[in-house]
Amino acid sequence: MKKTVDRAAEKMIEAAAGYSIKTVWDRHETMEPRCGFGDLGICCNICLQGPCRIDPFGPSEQKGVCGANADTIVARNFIRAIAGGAAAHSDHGRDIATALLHAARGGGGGLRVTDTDKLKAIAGELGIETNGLSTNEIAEKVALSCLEQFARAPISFMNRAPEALKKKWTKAGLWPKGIDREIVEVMHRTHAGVDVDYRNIILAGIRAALGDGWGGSMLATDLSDILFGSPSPIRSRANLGVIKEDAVNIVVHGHEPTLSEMVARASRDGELLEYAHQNGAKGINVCGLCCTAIELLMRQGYPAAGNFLSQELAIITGAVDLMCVDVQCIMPGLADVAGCFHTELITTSPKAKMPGVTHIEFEEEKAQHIAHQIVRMAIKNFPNRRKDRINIPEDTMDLVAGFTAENIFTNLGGTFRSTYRPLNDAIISGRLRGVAAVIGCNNAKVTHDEGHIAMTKRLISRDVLVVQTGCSATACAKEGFLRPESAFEMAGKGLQEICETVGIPPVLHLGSCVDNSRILRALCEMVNEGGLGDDISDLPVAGAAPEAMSEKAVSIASYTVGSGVFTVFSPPPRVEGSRNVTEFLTAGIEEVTGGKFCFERDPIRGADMMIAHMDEKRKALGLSGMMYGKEAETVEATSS
Ligand code: NFS
Repeated sequence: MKKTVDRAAEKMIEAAAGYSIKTVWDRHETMEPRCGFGDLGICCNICLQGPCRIDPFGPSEQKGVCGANADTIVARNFIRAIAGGAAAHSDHGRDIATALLHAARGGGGGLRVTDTDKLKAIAGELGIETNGLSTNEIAEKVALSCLEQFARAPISFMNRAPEALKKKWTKAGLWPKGIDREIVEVMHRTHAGVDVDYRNIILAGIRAALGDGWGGSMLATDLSDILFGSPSPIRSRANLGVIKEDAVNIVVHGHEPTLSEMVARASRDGELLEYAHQNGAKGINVCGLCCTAIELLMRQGYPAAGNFLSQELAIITGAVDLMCVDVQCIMPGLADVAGCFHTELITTSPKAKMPGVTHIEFEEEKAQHIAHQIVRMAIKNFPNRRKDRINIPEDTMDLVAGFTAENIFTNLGGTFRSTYRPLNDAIISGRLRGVAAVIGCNNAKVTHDEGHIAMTKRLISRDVLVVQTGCSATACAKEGFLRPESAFEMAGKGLQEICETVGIPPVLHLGSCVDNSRILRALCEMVNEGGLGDDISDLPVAGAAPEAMSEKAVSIASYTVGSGVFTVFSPPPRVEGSRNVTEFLTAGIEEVTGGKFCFERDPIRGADMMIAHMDEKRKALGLSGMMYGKEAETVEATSS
């Protein structure tokens, strides 16, 4: 199998081999053959009588020691993955809410409210009376109200959902009792000898996932906008070529924007820039990996060095003077790779330390001081580079990022008012087929970036507007899909017309993975705008994670299915060991939420299934055929 379709990554993989440095792909190979029981989800190690495994080819009544069958075991494993993912997103949300509270109370460290308009809008949604209150007083109330929702209902932002969806949630008992509360309940239900009914188990998982999507993730997004500013369309670049030979390179990696924002600010500090010059560098270059990169990219245009599978490769350029990590998707393998270079690796979260790696703990009240300390360390390390090991690929690509549910259609026709009318009208007229969200991780089991690129290209050639987040957005950014010009190179004619009129690329970057909540909001706005049905499940839209890796991806897919979206997920989330569970997730659940999973491994076939789903929804809405159906076919034929 080809390891990557990214040329810069390929060069670094070759360089790693030359240095005999092991990367994720080498470790992946040593793990083969994978345990088939584990891969199918039919290995149970929940209690100490196990591990038990069910033979997928054995008698259907086969059971584990306690009597649990494949359905129970698979369902329990699946929702424990949801709980892991929901916990990660939601704890991230809690950290942002805590940072907002800290800023509101004047706790120092340089943190302060940036977007007061959004603060007031959110306060209004939360039912907070703001008359006569100062910005900080409002921010305090908003932060406290959000923090409360971890323990108890209601999860305020669920009210953004269409009435029809809320009715479905009520009927199926899917309203979370609190963000944390549902995660705890998942752990309880899946303890030995509690819930055995696979449908009941899965619905509890969907409820926890909804608490993530409409709760923890959504408040992480909105409160980050309040603290650090709401994004607006911004130009930048992506890929390993953003690392500079003549500057101090600081790579921020992980997920939370708090420290990285401060590091970016520190990198512009006059004194530190002077210190960099004294050490022989032409400047201080901050770039990022994974979702921390995206938080900085969306709000300030800092470049993205790469996505999940690029993290070790960034160090192999030999020019990363310091990599500072916070939480999530940080490979333990980084420490070994950094050990082969001069790179200073720094952990910063009390939740994520690595043996033998320098730990500088992030504290809000000292945020500015810590950021300066980190930048200083990077500068000090610049002269320690091994000149013979500097090998930065030249590859970079231009991109436009910074789209949000609020700003996508703000500028159309000079109205400067957010309206989804142009989008809905384009879908109704058949210029656009629908909207697809292509999101999620990289996974060493499949060729790096290939799934994201192939699927997205197929979709836009068929007049589907694509919205993206996370590592998927970075994959397509590196390929050039996030440039407005790409509409004319590969989009269907109808989508080209929309991109030209609105002035957007055919692929819109909506942010990090917690910002998938922006996509939920955009879907609600499409329903509210009118003409495309009453519920998210009526819309000609679909979602996909073609290279899913993390438990967070499982949680995201589960809340999108729980919100009525047809969602392609690959590789499958270890459920295929139970025919009943697979059937429920890919069919039965549609009756409950209006959404369902599809476990198609081939990205092109996955795209075609999303397209077929959109066409089905268009038919149900009584919409006309596609305006430029034939031309779309031609574009695909000439571009592939
Ligand atoms: Ni999302 Fe972001 Fe990337 Fe996957 Fe990891 S970085 S939160 S989990 S790997 S997309």
